[in-house]
Amino acid sequence: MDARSNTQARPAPLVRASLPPDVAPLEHLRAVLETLRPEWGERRPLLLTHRSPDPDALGALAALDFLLRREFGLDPETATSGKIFRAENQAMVQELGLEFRDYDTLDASEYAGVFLVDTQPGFGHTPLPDGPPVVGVFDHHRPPSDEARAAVATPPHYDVRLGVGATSSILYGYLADAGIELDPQTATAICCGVRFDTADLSLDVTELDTTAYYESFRRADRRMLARISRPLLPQSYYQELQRSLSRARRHGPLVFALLGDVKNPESVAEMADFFLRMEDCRWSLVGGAFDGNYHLSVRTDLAYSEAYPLMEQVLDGEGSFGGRGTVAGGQVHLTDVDGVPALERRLRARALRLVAPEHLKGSDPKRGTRLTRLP
Ligand SMILES: [Mn+2]
Repeated sequence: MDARSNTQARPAPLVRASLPPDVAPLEHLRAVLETLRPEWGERRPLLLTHRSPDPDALGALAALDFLLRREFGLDPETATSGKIFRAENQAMVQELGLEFRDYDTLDASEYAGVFLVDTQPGFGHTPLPDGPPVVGVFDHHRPPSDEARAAVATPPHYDVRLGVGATSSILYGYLADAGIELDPQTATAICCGVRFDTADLSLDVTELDTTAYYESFRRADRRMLARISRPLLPQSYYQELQRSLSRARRHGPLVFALLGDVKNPESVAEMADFFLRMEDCRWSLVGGAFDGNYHLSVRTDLAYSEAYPLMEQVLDGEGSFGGRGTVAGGQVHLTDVDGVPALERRLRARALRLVAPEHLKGSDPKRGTRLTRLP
C-alpha cells in the first residue's frame, strides 16, 4: 500500500475492479493462463509497453518475459514502438542485450494475446494491435478516464497498484512468489527500473519496492549498472541543455521552459527533473515539439501537489496525458492545433493561472525571471 507520509490527502482513486483481494496475483495469473491456453495453439503471447519505453518499462518487460518462460513455459515475444532517446535508456538496452521486434512491422494474427506493462489499454501513448485481446496488465499508473475506460474491456488479469513505485517491483513480486531466482541480466533490468521510477527509493515507495530494489541489486551486474547510469552523452545533449537554460523562466514556485522544436523528446522530461531540483521550485513544466507531437512534462514536490491535476489543468482538454505521484507526461498531436507558438502561449497562460498571485511578488508576472538572473 501507499507508504508515503509527506503527502496531502490524495484524490479519491479511480478504482475499477483490479485483482480480487483474496487471491495471490501469481495464482490469479496462473488461473487466467490455464483457462486461455487451450485456445492459443501455436500462437505466442506478445509483450508490449508504452511508446519510447523508459527503464521501468524495460525492466518490467524483462521480468515478465522471464516469468512467463520460467514459470509457465511460454515463449513470449516483446515489441516496442518509438525510438529510445535518453542515453541511459539506450545504454540499458545495449548493455542488457535486449532485443525487441518493431511494433510497426508485426503481424498481429501471429499472437494469442497481449500483455501490457507500465501502461494500460486506453492510454494515448500505447498503441495496441487489432486482433489479439489484452490478457494481462501490470501497471502502477492511474487508470484512464471513465470515457476512455468505457471504450476498452477490462482484461482478465488486471493488476494495477497505484501505490507501488515501479512496475518492475510489481513483476519482481511475481518472480519472488514463484520462488524463481533472478539471473544477473533480469536482476540488473529490474534494478534499473526500480531505481529510475523511485529515484533510488526516495519517492513513492512501498515494502515491495524496497525488497525489489535490494534483492535485484544484490544479484545485478554492478559494472553493467554503472555503465548504464553514466553513459556517454552526444554533443546535442549539451546544445539542448544550453537552450533549455536560456528559455527557462521562474514564476514563484514554478519553473517552466517551453522549448519549441527539440531534437530529443526525452530532454523534455529530463529538464523537468533538472529544474525541480532548484531550491524553492515546487513544480516544473517543460514542453517541446518533436516529430508531429508536442511533449509536456510536469514534476512536483508532493507537499505542493500531485503532478496529475496540474498537468490536467495545463492541458485543459488538449491532447492526452498520464501520471502518478510527482510525475506526469502529456502529448498533443500538432495536426490538432494551430502551430507550436500558439499552443505554447496557451500552455503558458494556463500554467501561470495556476501560480498563486502571492508567489509572484518580486517577479514580473507576465515575463517571469530568467534563471541566470536569480540571486
Ligand atoms: Mn513506471
